[in-house]
Amino acid sequence: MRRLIAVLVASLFMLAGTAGVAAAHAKLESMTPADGSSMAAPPAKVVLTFNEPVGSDGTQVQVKSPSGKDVASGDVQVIDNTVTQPVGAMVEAGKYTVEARVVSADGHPVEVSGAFTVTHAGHPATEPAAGTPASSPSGGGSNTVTIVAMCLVMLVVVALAVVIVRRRPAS
Ligand SMILES: [Cu+2]
Repeated sequence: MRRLIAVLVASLFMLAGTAGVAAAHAKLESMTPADGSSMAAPPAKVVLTFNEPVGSDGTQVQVKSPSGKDVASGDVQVIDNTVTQPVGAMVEAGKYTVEARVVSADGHPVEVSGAFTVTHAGHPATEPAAGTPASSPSGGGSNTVTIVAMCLVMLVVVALAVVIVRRRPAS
């Protein structure tokens, strides 16, 4: 009986060992921004650090915005066990999902993912100057003027159209 238990325990260890070898692919050790973290300032790049060097061929990193747009911008850079992906402006606040595909040392692809939250959206290149709240009432006024002008233009266009249509059967 004792011998049987010893054999069972030994085979269990062997199974565990085999499983360990089979799973010896590159593993994601850390991510910058950290997985699950949240920040006000959007990052300019995403850095993935693996437990072993990964291949640069076939390495892809997508950084998806809350609406599903890939904001990865520029070439992914692989140095040893570090994968760096530059990202463009993050104009949406919310959760960004990182999906990466790297190639392990044994040639097998590995897919990893993570996510971080940007609480304050980045701005596009053209940001209106801050500190001009006085412009909003006059802005509303000019909007009204624009609407009136547009109505006048439409009236003229409609009047012209009516004149043209009326003339047509006559000619
Ligand atoms: Cu493998």
